Amino acid sequence: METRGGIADPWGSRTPYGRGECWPQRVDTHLADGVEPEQVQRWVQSAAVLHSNGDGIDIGVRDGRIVGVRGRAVDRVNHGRVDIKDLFGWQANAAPDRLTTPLIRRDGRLVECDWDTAMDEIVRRSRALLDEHGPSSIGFYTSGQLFLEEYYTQGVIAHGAIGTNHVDGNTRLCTATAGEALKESFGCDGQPGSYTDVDHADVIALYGHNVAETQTVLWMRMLDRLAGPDPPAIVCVDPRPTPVARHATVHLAPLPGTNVALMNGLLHEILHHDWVDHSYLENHTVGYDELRKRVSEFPPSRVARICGIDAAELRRAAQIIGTAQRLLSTVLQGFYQSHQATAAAVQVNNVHLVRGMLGRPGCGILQMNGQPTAENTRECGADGDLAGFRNWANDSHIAELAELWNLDPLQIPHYAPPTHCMQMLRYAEEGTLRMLWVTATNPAVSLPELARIREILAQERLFLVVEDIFPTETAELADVVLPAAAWAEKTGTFTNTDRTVHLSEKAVEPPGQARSDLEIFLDYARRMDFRDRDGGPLPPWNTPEEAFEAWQRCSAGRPCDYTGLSYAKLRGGSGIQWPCNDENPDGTERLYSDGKFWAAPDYCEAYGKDLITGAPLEPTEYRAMNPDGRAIIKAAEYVPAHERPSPEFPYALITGRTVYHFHTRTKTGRTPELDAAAPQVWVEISNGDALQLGISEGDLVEIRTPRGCVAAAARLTEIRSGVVFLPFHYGYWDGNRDGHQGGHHRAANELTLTDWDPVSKQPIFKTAAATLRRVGGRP
Ligand SMILES: Nc1nc2c(c(=O)[nH]1)N[C@H]1C(S)=C(S)[C@@H](COP(=O)(O)OP(=O)(O)OC[C@H]3O[C@@H](n4cnc5c(=O)[nH]c(N)nc54)[C@H](O)[C@@H]3O)O[C@H]1N2
Ligand SMILES: Nc1nc2c(c(=O)[nH]1)N[C@H]1C(S)=C(S)[C@@H](COP(=O)(O)OP(=O)(O)OC[C@H]3O[C@@H](n4cnc5c(=O)[nH]c(N)nc54)[C@H](O)[C@@H]3O)O[C@H]1N2
Ligand SMILES: [Mo]
Repeated sequence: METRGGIADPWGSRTPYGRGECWPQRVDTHLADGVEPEQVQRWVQSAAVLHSNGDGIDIGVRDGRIVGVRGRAVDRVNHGRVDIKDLFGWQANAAPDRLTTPLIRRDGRLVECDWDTAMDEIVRRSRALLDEHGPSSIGFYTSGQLFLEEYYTQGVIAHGAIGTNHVDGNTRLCTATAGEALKESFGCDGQPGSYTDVDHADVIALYGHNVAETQTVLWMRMLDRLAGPDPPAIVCVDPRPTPVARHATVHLAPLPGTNVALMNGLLHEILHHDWVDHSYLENHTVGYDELRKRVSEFPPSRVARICGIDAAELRRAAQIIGTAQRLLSTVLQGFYQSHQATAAAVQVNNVHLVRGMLGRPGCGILQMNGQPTAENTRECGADGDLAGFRNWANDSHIAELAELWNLDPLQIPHYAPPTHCMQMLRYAEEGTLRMLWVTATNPAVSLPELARIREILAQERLFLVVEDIFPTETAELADVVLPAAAWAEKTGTFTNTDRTVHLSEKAVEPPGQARSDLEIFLDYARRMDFRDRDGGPLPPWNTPEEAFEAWQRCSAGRPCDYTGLSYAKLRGGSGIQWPCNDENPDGTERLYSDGKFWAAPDYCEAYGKDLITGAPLEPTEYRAMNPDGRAIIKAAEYVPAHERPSPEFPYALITGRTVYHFHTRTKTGRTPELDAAAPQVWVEISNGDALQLGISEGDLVEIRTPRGCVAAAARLTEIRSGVVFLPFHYGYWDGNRDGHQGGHHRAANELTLTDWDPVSKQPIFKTAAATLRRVGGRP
């Protein structure tokens, strides 16, 4: 059966099902032109890496090359389906411009060299910096796209062997708020819900989450529920007319940056109508009174004014959510990349706590991840957090790590919260951070205010190492470039949004001299001769499986317990959800089903922060507030966005994604079908605004903010008037084409601002003020 109509059909045919039924299987396959299924010599088990959904897929191999992919029918996540980017994107592995040898800067130019030359230079610089300036002169900026084994190794090297506090991931731009919101409400990171909640929910509420384009397989599951008997109601909160909005029972399109007011309005109605589970509140939470007082100040009429929405629609949404029997909520970048990111995301948790909707089928919260392996960056402590969701402010947690790594506890930095990425760049700008090692991320396109980022990364005094699979915009600024093996060329595990762990096996050899990130980190550790307290090599492992086993020991007894898993157990069947241990040998579908939380003062991952200022609570304050480790209801005042539309910059600029591209397009831009489906940047403008500005469909439009200027082709839609949307995928790399739009910049981040949520430190990509001008006809 043909399940898909090619590139124009991202979601494929419907397989309807009813509430409580099992989602039917549908196996999606795509093979290279001219390759028949029987010509595939081996199918190698893996999972998807172009989003956070964690779809199980098999990689088809013939004559040592990848020739296609096929969904894994047995996998709990996708039941055989494959996202459009994964269906075609594997071709990028064999793109002609893969990095195949290390590069080193000589006389201002990057030239090819061998591994010894490249690594010796990194070691020489590291040693000199450690001797002269100490560990804080070295920083690591990593990713949400490596494997668990790689992050754990990187975390041990950075936190343990070197002892620097400057370790963060691009997860800071992505899911820092997801982690933070979970810590604030439940004392610990860890996704409460499960994708199977889609099968049971009678209401699904999506907050700033365009799941249709960003987790297409999860959306297929929702579409199949919508096509079946007894479909769920959908509440969509997004200023744009996304595919989710088009399927919504109620679509609220707030002014960007007003999410906290909107959430307070929903909670106002829920409390006002007493759609509240008082016994749940009584037995499992602290903090309800503060919430009651706070949201009483947000009646629908006031919220409607702040958010620019209809009060009746807000009431309708509140009624649907307030009377749901099984409520599933999902949250993503429309909330996370905002000035009150954590405060807004926490209010979604509050809806579930006051309604007592947690830990039962259909009652789930998904504080979404974005990247395929972002969960592991957080768990393994490669994002600044400490490994195993350990609390940097709890000395006994530091002692546990010191024991595991066989180091003196003083060696592991815990004098201050981990340095977040934007702060690391500030240190580089000021010159105290002298070496930055960037792995699997492309900051010269993905960080805000690019003119500044380029200047910082290009500084002579900063030694910049870039480890990637392609020559990116960032690699061009590097002093040393290291060629990495990609997905399918190395073995390892990773964990998706709903805690499902997958094994991804090596299917083919990496090109040229490229090496896996794990091999590169271990090679660095050996050349640096890092040692533990007894003189043994640090880290002591050599292979992915050994790294996994070391991680299992580190996770033992912590929420993200992997002790019941193994490579052997992950082979053959479905992915498995953590915690997986003696008590839960088959994994754990939902957290908190017993109303108990990982929030006890001695066990919790964090003591929490003030939601407005981000000031951390003292351990004693936390203990007094939450001695029994209950869920924490935290209220928040609404604060207007820092940069709002003004007479000079009258439009609210938001940025985000399209279904066909992944981030800075290093893979999807090198995939012919995906590239052709969206080859050039555009800007979404409302029909009304376009009319006023004399802009027609396809016209070239200049978008200007105080930071810079971009040109893009106009796409006229029913987006909320006064708001414009720019996809952030397009840097200046563009294969053989001119990446610029008629001489103009085209990266959205030329326009965005250097600013972040005070709690999660996630940069703000979704509120800026801009002005528009037609500069010409269709480019
Ligand atoms: N096709 C594709 N899929 C991807 C990715 C990709 O690059 N391409 N990346 C992956 C990653 S890493 C991530 S993090 C996820 C991101 O997935 P999403 O968060 O779903 O994607 P975005 O487009 O960044 O933002 C979601 C929505 O937020 C809305 N929004 C903007 N401002 C506001 C606001 O103030 N309030 C509200 N309520 N909504 C607002 C935008 O209109 C947009 O539709 O996608 C993952 N999946
Ligand atoms: N304006 C705006 N900016 C944004 C966002 C937005 O919505 N708007 N979203 C933010 C979010 S949520 C995210 S996640 C970031 C994403 O931003 P980036 O992390 O910069 O995005 P990618 O293009 O995925 O970069 C990953 C890099 O890793 C390389 N790579 C892939 N696999 C491997 C591997 O196995 N090993 C190594 N060493 N390298 C590998 C790829 O070639 C690529 O260069 O962008 C953020 N920036
Ligand atoms: Mo992300």
